[in-house]
Amino acid sequence: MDINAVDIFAKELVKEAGEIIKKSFSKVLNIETKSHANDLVTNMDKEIEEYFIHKLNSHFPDHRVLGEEGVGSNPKELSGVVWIIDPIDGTMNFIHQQRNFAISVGIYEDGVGMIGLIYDVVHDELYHVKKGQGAYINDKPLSPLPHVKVEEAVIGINSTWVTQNRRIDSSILSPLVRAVRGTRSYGSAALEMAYVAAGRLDSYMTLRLCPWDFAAGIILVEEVGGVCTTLKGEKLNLLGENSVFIANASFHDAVLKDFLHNGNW
Ligand code: 2AM
Ligand code: CA
Ligand code: CA
Ligand code: CA
Repeated sequence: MDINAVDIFAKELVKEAGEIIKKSFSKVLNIETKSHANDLVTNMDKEIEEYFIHKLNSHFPDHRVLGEEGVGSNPKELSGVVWIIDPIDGTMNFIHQQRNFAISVGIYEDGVGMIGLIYDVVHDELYHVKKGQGAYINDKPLSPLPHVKVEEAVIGINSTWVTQNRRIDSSILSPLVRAVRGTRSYGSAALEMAYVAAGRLDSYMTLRLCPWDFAAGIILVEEVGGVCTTLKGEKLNLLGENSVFIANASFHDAVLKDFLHNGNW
């Protein structure tokens, strides 16, 4: 693909989609539940995903779309150009707060992340990256991630993972939460990954994400030298559910060894 042409087009689309979302604030939302009572979706989630697919079909008809709401072709493999889209990441925030949500678009060519866009619509902050060409927040280049000691780190983590839950024993992450300087939970995986890339968080970790939650974020974070794996230190799978652990290299190394027992849990 012509990476520059696709990048310009993708940025325009994301900004236009942001305008559509902002206009929807004054309208009544249609809210439904998906897998359970707190798993929400609105008419806007679907509309925005449809908007991307409609525009892509006319400009780049051979590009495919893997999106959360399942409107696109939802490929089972990543040959060619695939846009991995979350039309609204942080739907609960979108509904309850009208902020702290983002549009997330990762564009992959033969499985390699080439372009990443995370748009914080309300703050008009576009985090963007072209692989190997630097990462930015709007026009400002992002710096390589510094080394951060565990005791000086502020990490993004959902409180669920340190209470009793099905996915991880609470004795594993509780000591980490006590060891770090602070924890935050913003409710949008894409934004939390963008915050790591921008140095606003030192790490983000969670036990269950889908490809559209992290597809853009990992391109952005890796561009500034961050490390993106599962919580067991494994490579992330772009076609399935994953736990996710992203951080600057030194924090990632130290935490994987000293708190996550190199994945032996
Ligand atoms: P969403 O708003 O696009 O659904 C909230 O902590 C974060 O986890 C959000 O990025 C949210 O994305 C994601 N998320 C919410 N419910 C989820 C689910 N059932 N499976 C995987 N990710 C989910
Ligand atoms: Ca969702
Ligand atoms: Ca999401
Ligand atoms: Ca979503």
